[in-house]
Order: sequence, then structure tokens, then C-alpha cells
Amino acid sequence: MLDGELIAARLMTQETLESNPAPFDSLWTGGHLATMAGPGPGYGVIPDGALAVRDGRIAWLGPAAALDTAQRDRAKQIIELDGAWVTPGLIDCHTHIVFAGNRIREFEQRQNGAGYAEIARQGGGINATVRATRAAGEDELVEASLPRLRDLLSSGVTTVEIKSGYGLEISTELRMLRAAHRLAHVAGFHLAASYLGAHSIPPEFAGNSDAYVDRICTEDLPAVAASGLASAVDAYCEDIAFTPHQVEKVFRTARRLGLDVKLHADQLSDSGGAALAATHGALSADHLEYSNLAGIDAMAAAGTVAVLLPGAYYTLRERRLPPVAALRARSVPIALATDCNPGTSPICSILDAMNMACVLFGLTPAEALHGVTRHAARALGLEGDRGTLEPGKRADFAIWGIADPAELSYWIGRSPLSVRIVDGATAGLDASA
Ligand code: DI6
Ligand code: FE
Repeated sequence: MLDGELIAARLMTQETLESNPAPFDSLWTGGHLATMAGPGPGYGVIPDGALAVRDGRIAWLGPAAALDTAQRDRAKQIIELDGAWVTPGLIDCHTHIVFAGNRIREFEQRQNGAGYAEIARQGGGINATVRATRAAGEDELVEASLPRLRDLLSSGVTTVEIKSGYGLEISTELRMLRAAHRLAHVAGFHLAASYLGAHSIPPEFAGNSDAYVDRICTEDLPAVAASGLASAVDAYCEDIAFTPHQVEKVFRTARRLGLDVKLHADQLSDSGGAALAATHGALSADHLEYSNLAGIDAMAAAGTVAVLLPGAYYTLRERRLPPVAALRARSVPIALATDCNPGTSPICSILDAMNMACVLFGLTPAEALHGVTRHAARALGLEGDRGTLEPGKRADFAIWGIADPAELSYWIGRSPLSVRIVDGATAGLDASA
């Protein structure tokens, strides 16, 4: 949503309040709000704030002292925050959290000196997970992924992007996407689903990746679009995966079918991925360790979000840092995500990703929190609907037992979450599949 539209939405909410002051469904008061809204790099703090919810949306927020007492008294439910902090629900905008099997052996191989690309070329890596995922039914995929999602949600996450990409054939790709939708339902989070058919060259197309890309464009992508199970299309542009030319074909077809695009770009080498993503109006370009400056310029011009994935950088013991200074200088929004996957980023906490982004990439705690709220929403094309605490936005928020918002980037392996609120309701973590 554009700024103008946002302001209009806000005004409408206020008007509705004045002309038809329906009672709030719930009112949260006695805490501090880190709205992540407004200009500037700060947290948008409202100390001693109150936040009111109606019909699953934020109906009002501001200093508790500014709240109309009649409105307050009519609220159906008042929840005392006892000095806790409220942030927007965190958004993990890049995960591969649905998969079967594990890659523990591969981890051992890497500890014994084998490289990630070398393992992939020998049929391991992504294709090992493809074998396990093709063999798993939908129930099994849900069951295998639920504990990982529970961990992720317990770090304050309310929206998760989940990619397919471990099927590389349409039936398994759709099964992964269906499992993701079921998980969202049972575990209580909003899903943004992406089709990642161009993740790896499937064994039956070994040596003939062009033919696989043709099939993606002529058969698989139309089937995904018709299924309505994914809103975006991702691709892995890398020496060990797909060329820029192949990715272009996939992106053109995706856009024609009305799907958003995004890219795994320049993770292991500079293949011009940042510029490629920008040229196709991608929502985000992800990784970016090896991106060149012209690519960053192109992202700035196109409004493409940079998604940094410190879990993969850490796991692969990468040395090349993403171009954080250049992204800042060009005001490219920086989002952060876990990239939760069995090969290069076995991390199931967005808070740990924030800590890593601070320690390894030099982000400030405020940049890290923007990276998993406002900027992550934008990386999913959902900035008009969530990512900040503002009237009219979805009532997705997280309540924390912390002394300051910077504390969210501080701990390692610890979540100070008190409760997650999704669409205005308390979202438990213990639903079973
Ligand atoms: N995201 C990916 O898709 C690949 N690397 C990354 O950061 C690897 C996924 C895998 O090895 O399973
Ligand atoms: Fe990834």
C-alpha cells in the first residue's frame, strides 16, 4: 500500500471510530509499543501505550493516557501488559522449513572437509532432500515440519514464507505447498507460499537443465498458478543450479501468470543475480554476498528488498560479507530471514538470525528488528497489511518480557516471548496436526 493509501486507511479508521464507536474486542494496556512505524531508523516507541483490536485489525493505538475513557470502559476485554513490550508479529520472509529426511551425514562430511558445491555435484545436497521429500506423503511432511515451525513461532513469528523446491516434479511440489497450508492452519500463522521448482536440476534431467526449465514454464508453473497454492515464484541462480538466462524464462512465465517473483541471488558467486531480480521487478533478492554495486543500484531503483540470510553465511563459514554499507547508502530496505533449510541453514529461530545479523553483518538491533517486521513485510509484498503496529493493520503482534527492544537481538538460544497474537487472538503453540 502506498503512503497515501495508508493515511487514508488510518483516517477511515478514525472516522469509523467517531461516527460508530463499536466497542473494542480487546484492549492491551500498561506496556510499551515498538510500532516500527514512522520515519527514521528507530523503533517508533510509544511508552506506556495501549493497543485496541476490533475484527482482527488494530483499531486504535497510542499513549494509554490519550485513550477515550468511555471507549476504554466499553472494551469487551482489557489485558494488562504489566510493563511488557509489544512489537509487530515477526515475519520470516525466506524459509524452506517443509521437507522430509535430514542432512546430518552431509554436515559430518563438511566437517571432514567436503565443500557444499562438491557434495551437491555428487548427488547429495538439495537432491538428497528431494529424494526423501518425494518419498514422503503429505501427513508425513506435516508431521516432520511441525516441530521446526513450533520452534520458529516461539521466537515471536506470526507470518512465515515457505518455499517448495524439494520435489522438482509437480506432484511433490504441490504436496509440499499443501502441507505448508495445513501447517499454517494447525500451528496458527499466516503463510506466504512460494513455488521454487527452479531450485536444483532433478536427477531425471541431469545434463539437460534447459529441458527442465522448459517443463517448468510450459507445465509446472501453469499448474501452480491454477492451484492457487503459491503467490510467488523463487529460483536459485547459481553455478550449481540455474543460469541467469534460465531464470529469466521462469520469471517471464511467472509474471505472465500473475505471480510475484523473488530470487536466490549471488550467494556463492556473482552471477548478476541482484540486477536480474531488479529487472524483473522482484519483490526481493536474497543472500547477495557476491552482488556487485550495479546490481545494488538496480535494486534501489526497482524497489527490490535485500533479504540477508546470516544462518547460511554462518553454516557455510562464508567469508564474503553481504554489501550492507552499499545497501544502506542506497536506502535499499534490508530484511532478515532464517532460510531454515536442512543443508545450509538449520536454524529455527528468527531471534537467532537477528543476533547473527548484528554480530556477523554489523547490523544495529533496530535494523535487525526492521528486518523482521516492516522490511520483511515489504519483501512479501504485504507492507500495507502488516509489519508495523498501525491502525488498520492486521492485529498480529508479539508480547515480550524484555527491558528494551534491542534485547531481541541480544540473546542467543533464548526467546523472551510471552505470547503471540494472530488476527487479534492468542495463538497457542501446542496445536496438533
Ligand atoms: N537456500 C537454498 O535454497 C540453498 N541455499 C540457500 O541458502 C540450499 C538449500 C539446501 O541445501 O537444501
Ligand atoms: Fe534459501
